[in-house]
Amino acid sequence: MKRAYLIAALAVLGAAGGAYSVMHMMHSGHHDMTVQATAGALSIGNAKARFLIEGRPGAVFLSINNKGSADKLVAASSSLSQRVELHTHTMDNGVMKMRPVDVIEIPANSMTELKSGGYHIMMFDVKTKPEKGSPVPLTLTFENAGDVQINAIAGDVGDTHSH
Ligand SMILES: [Cu+2]
Repeated sequence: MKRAYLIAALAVLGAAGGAYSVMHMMHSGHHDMTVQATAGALSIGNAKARFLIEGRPGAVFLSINNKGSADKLVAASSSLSQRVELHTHTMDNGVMKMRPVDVIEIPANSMTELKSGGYHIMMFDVKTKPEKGSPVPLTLTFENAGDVQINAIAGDVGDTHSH
């Protein structure tokens, strides 16, 4: 009985570890995306910015559809922010934590989603909280595709992203 329980627990851990790569595949092909910008084989859309509290960092979420070879998102910047970072969320003893990452890998022929609980872009030192529905200008820098300009749409709380 005890042994069966252990095996079940290991299976769950294994599934969680493989979830990222599987997610890329599952989302290709049947995904609704409002395309806002293209660069080479990349289409970028569904860009949303969430500013929860005046004076606190904002988070940006978006989708990247790559119909070509692998690329990397290496930087992001904005005229509204003094400091923009690429982030990920990780579970640490059951507590969700975020940390900066150097790059976000964009696998070949994949749909990569920056979303709450996963990869996201953080905007620090934003002087004035953008009005709901207003454009938040961003420049995304890809290793191969170069710079891409996009406007994320400022939104409300709406989710549990807790910065
Ligand atoms: Cu973050």
